[in-house]
Amino acid sequence: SAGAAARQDAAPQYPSYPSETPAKFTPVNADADFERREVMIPMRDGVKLHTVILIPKNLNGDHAKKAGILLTRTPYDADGMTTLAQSGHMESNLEGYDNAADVIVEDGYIRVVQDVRGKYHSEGDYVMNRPPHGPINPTPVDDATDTYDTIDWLVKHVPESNGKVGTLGISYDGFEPLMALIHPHPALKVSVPMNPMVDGWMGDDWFHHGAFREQNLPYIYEQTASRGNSYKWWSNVHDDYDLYLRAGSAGELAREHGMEKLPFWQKVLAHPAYDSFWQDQAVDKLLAKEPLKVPVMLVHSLWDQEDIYGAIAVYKAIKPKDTSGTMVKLVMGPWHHGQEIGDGSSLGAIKFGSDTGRYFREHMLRPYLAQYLKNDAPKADVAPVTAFQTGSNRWENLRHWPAGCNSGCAVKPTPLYLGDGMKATFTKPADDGGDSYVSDPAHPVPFRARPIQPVAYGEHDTWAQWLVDDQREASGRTDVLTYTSDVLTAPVTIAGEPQVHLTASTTGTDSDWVVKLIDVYPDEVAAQPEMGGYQLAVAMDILRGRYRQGFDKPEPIKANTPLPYTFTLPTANHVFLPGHRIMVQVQSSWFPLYDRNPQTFVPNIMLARPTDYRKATQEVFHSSYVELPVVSGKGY
Ligand code: PG9
Repeated sequence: SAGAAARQDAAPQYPSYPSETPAKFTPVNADADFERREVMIPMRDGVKLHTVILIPKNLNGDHAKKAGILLTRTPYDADGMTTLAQSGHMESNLEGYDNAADVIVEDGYIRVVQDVRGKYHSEGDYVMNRPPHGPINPTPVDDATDTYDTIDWLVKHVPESNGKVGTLGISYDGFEPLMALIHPHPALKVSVPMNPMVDGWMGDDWFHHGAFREQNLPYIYEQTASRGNSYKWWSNVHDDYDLYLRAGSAGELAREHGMEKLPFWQKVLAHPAYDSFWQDQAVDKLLAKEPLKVPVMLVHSLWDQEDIYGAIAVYKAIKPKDTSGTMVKLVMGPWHHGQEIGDGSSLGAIKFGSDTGRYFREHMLRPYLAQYLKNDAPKADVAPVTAFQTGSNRWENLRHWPAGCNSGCAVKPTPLYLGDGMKATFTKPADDGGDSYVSDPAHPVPFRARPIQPVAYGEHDTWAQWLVDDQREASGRTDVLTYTSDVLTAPVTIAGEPQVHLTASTTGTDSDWVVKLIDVYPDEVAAQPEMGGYQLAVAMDILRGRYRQGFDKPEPIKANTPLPYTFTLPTANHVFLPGHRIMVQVQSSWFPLYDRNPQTFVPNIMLARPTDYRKATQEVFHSSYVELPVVSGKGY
């Protein structure tokens, strides 16, 4: 326009100084240890999924021949997980999430990482943990069909492949190897779901027995607000305890971040109870109905701070179908979420005497993958259940789970009572007294020492360790009941899921109950002085009291009335050693990991108003107990 021309004339004319970024640049990695291919694989509905294929090359630069494919499908950026590092060495490209790089690189697999539908460079619409085709998902596509179509394409278009495909992944990426088991492709020879997301309401990432995991709001925000996770959660408060307390309800904090516009958050808000929305996509329930066609190695972390429910739930669902005893393996290690692909020598202050992560990769993962993905590989010598026993720090090879041994012992449910004098005792109390505390939503019990940082996975973040934090902090609070046994003179070994049987009352009309089973170390530990008196939780969880009659039917609690509350704690495989004590803690908030219960019954706690939050006096009666799966028999 004339105006633009005039402005052009007026602008000072500088000498040109060309950009140092060329208009087009093609990376060269001819001498790298792999060839990187990026392809858009068409799904049956025409949507194309961005897929990175890393073909290993030998020292002569020859491409791998007749190699097995290891596939990971992820919502967390396939490019970011397979970046072309400076060295161009495959191992440096497989660091981090999902990759047992030592096994994958040293055994020469073709590594394939794919953006799931709707994320990053893949086409299509993103749906969180896309439910299978069915009542929730009317479309003909889901993660099972996308995996089938991907595998079908790979075995036809990757000439270096031997036609055998395995799939593995951690967390959400562990959900994918489970979905692959629904109508699996014939070329799928093995599946290794590690710490998988299985039932977001019952015990994985969204709720635990109905209590909302509020500190995952930032995840929902970043994961669903854009295809490339470009919108980052923001906060102007250093301590998450303050941020979440000041906001009031989870719904209010979400509203302050504009989340009411996010469809997945709308669904979470619309489904606070365990209704068909959650039940119809619980992966353990889905797989219970499926024939067992592909060998599965389920990998579980005993201190999984994120998905402590999933792997065991799937094991329970599919193991009964394993009539040959060869289709389902379970590995349980003393790990946090995903620690099995890293250094497993310790977790927080707890030391295990060896690198349990390396042991898993060398003695279980490597031979197991080889058996199914390499031509002429031997049968892997991996037990049906390989379980690390904490306390004694030793691996066990077992035929099934739960079990304390393969013969000569039994797992015997044994009540540990919350007795008079704040005693945890195997002797049923004679009295029917109780112990009280005031639960004040204005001063909720922090789930760990403050200042509480956001859920994060950086080098200096300790989120992954919170399940092994010293529980001494809580035991000193007047709103936490602490029951402790006498010093043990003989070991007490447990193997399985402790069951909580509380008899309790509240002056409110709703309440949360948090129960922690804790190993109390001796007052002095010569080999590790800082462990003196340490209170290590071996199993702990929360129940939102409105669901005490059923997870699908929230009901007000009758005030001032002793009522039973029963729920399951996560799997433990632990020895309480002589000199130690067994402790049980009971409290009514676990904040801000879980949202506060207002302690007055409201339709939806995530939308509670400030005036709904009220103090309540809780009373726990001495008839309450935690049923421990005690291993008894010779040597126990
Ligand atoms: N299970 C992890 C997670 C999912 C959803 C919210 C927060 C964490 C994960 O997939 O990394």
